[in-house]
Amino acid sequence: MGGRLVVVSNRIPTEAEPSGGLVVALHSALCAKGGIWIGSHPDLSEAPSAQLQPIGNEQRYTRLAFQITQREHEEFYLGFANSVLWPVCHRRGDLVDFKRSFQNAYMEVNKRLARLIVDVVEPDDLIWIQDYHFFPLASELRKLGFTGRIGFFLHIPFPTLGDLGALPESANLADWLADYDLVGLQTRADVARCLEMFRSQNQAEVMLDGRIKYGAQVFSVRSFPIGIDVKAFARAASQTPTGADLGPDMRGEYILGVDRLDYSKGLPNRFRAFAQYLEKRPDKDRRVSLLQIAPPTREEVMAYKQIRSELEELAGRLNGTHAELDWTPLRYIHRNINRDLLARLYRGARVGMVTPLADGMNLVAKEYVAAQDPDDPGVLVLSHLAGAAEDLTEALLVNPYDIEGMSDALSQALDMPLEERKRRYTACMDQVEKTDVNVWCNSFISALEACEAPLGWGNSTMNHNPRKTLKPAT
Ligand code: GDG
Repeated sequence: MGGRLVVVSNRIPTEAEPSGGLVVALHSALCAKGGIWIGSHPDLSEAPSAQLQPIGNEQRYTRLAFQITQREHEEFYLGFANSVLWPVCHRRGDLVDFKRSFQNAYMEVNKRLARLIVDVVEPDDLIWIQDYHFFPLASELRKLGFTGRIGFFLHIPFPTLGDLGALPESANLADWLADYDLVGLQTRADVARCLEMFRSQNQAEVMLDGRIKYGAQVFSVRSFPIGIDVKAFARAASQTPTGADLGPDMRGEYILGVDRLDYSKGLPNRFRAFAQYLEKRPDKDRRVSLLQIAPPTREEVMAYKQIRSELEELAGRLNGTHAELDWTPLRYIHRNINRDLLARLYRGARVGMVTPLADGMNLVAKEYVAAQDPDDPGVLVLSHLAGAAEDLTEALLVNPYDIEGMSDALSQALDMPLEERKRRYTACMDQVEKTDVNVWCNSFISALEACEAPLGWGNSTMNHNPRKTLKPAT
């Protein structure tokens, strides 16, 4: 089918060959199909940008950036996106920090971006919008008369009906989502929560074919579990013999955690569970350490300052209690580390500990599995509240609020016989391969292409998209 792919995401790569699964998948899709990638410029501007500007030297498709101001960075990005929507979606209504100016900036940025996008798209282009920064973008594009296909993918959990109550009334997720043709979510559980939200609305009807009719709009909500570039990750993990370049301290047995330092990732409870494991372990001479890589993120937001202090205090207490003169049980690295080194660290770890309190998918869980040596694999301990748990059912699933349960799971993982480790690894790896990032990307694009064909530009003053009136399912 014709039409270019137009991807819109908050971050846009600037390097010629970008790294990182998601970025690479979108990059390859754009290289194959041609099109445009629109994202936020890494530099802030004095005044809101009046046009999109080319960024980087990519020849195979066009990269365009929009600039936001310092105030918009504070109110749109750190404010509404990350101090309101992020906690609401991660079941942390208690951390919501709402100001009206945040929502105004969020709407302003989305409106401006829509105006910039309509200047560069054609009616038969496929627009694919990524994530919670841009929930209202389709509505804004429709108001400007764009009637072509627009898809949306939410990388984080879809909020529960109860948590949605923490959003201001004017931030109406149902209205915003209904202007897309296809809404992609990470898991079946996310789809169920999204349908529950629509069922609670008088004007919504879930049709027999699963599509939703909302007023005059008809659209689909489906799960597309995101994955990783499995082959590239496995290759990086096996490049150097484990331990050889990691320093003498990493040659012993270790448990690995890798997470942006975010309150959704459940790090304090993970530290507590490790402390409990150390206290209860029968063989006090067994020196298993926990290596926690936790690069900084959104450091200006108060809730992130708090989680950092809490972790530093816990780490200090844990090492103060359990360290020996020649052994530090917890290594906590608050820095970003090189991706290839990370892959090798995954492979060397006896246990990968992924215990978020809420997570859209969690790619670390999939990376840990992909990095293992099939002849001597480590064990994934995985929170049942991570999206990844829906498919990785052969990981050791834990409740991240149950410290004793996680401590027991650590003992079980560390003592697990080789045959059981292999069996669990094979089942998990099978799932990781089936849902790799190219499958994710291609299946979303195919589903969006299969949505009804566009009719062309509408009247720029209209509020509704006439194309999306109810037609029998095909
Ligand atoms: C959001 C959703 C969803 C981490 N530390 C370092 C480093 N990383 C890399 C990991 C992994 C990525 O960052 C983190 O991805 P996650 O999926 O675990 O989590 P979020 O950042 O919260 O991502 C999440 C995802 O979007 C995709 O849809 O799965 O649920 O929250 O790739 O390896 N990479 C390097 N150094 C580090 O120190 N190089």
